[in-house]
Amino acid sequence: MIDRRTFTGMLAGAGAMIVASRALAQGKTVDVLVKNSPKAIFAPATVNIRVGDTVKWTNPSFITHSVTFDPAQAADVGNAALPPGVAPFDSGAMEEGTTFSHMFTQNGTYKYFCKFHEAMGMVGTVVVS
Ligand SMILES: [Cu+2]
Repeated sequence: MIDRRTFTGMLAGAGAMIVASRALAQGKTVDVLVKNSPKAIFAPATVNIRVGDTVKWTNPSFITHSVTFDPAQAADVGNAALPPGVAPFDSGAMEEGTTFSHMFTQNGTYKYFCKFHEAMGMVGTVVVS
């Protein structure tokens, strides 16, 4: 038989495990849209998220875009930045109707751009705290 005190202790333990597993689970997903009018932009241009959150970019337009977190591919290095130790990543060419998702597992400020429209100012920022 399990007495009342033992049972209460088991409940508390189970609760602690649930809290811990929630902390480790994936966070929320934030949507960023690619827009073409009046000019090519990421909307919103800046998103603020938590470690473990995912950003999902959607390109609903007929114009090919990219989501490029890679200073080596930037025409202007000021348009790209990664926190120390974070490897570059890139959606590649995003055709009409495609999406690209990335989970951010390290805090810091990430700056990215579209390879096709960087010169037009198509840039964005993800701040992970
Ligand atoms: Cu673009």
